[in-house]
Amino acid sequence: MANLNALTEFIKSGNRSKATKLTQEALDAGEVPQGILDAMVVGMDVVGERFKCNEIFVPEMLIAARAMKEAMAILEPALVKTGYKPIATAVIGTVQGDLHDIGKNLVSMMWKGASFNVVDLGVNVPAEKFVAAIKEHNATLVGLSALLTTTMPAMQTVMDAIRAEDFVGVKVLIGGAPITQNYADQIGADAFAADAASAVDAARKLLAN
Ligand code: B1M
Repeated sequence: MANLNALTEFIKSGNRSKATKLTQEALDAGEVPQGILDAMVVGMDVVGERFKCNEIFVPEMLIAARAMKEAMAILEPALVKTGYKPIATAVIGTVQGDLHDIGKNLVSMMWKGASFNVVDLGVNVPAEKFVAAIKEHNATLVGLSALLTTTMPAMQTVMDAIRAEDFVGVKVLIGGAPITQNYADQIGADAFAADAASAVDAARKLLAN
């Protein structure tokens, strides 16, 4: 019987060699893939909470997310075989004109860590590319990131393009250093998140409604 509590700890501390080794051992020992995933997600949830409380910072979060990503790569084929379905598919990108991607990448990694299927469109993404990706991947969650005051209006353009499509059940979450709840309300986004950990809570809440 593999020690899944230890796996949670290795994710929390970002120990990718031990996290990947233990994931493989757990699979070899016949652990249920969903149980292994749950142990990892608990670890990332703790990382998110610590980040929100300023107990850890971006580097530690990136290290934990990398451990999660590598352990997930080992687990994924077994999960797929069991018919595992991610919570939802999310499309994420930094809006047109903006090349900042560190915060967006963190959100993307945290969403993956929380069992979302994430399609990352990268940076400088035009509105039509978001719309096409929502259609192609049947996404129900869209994440928009902007770091420049000059690229904030591009979020409005994406919102307009998405609303023009009459998608059913597609929720849009926005964030980035200059973004506020007021701005989210102004452009009709469904939610705003101040950081990557809050983006997980906000996404779960949006999709539960
Ligand atoms: Co630029 N840049 N930059 N930059 N850059 C800022 C943003 C700036 C505040 C620096 C400054 O002047 N003090 C300023 C913007 C001023 C403004 O608009 N008010 C600025 C500028 C002006 C520029 C250029 C115009 C500079 C120039 O060329 N003259 C240029 C623009 C290029 C472009 O995008 N078209 C530019 C370029 C660059 C680099 C390429 C050199 C580099 C980006 C590298 C990269 O991202 N791969 C860069 C960097 C690194 C920064 C700073 C220093 C750091 C940004 C960062 O990565 N922070 C930044 C100053 C600063 O913020 N201290 C600055 C760490 C990251 C984890 O935080 O991205 O805020 P952040 O993400 C947070 C939250 O915002 C939130 O979660 C994360 C935390 O968990 N979040 C979301 C982010 N996206 C979210 C999405 C969500 C939810 C939450 O839901 C979907």
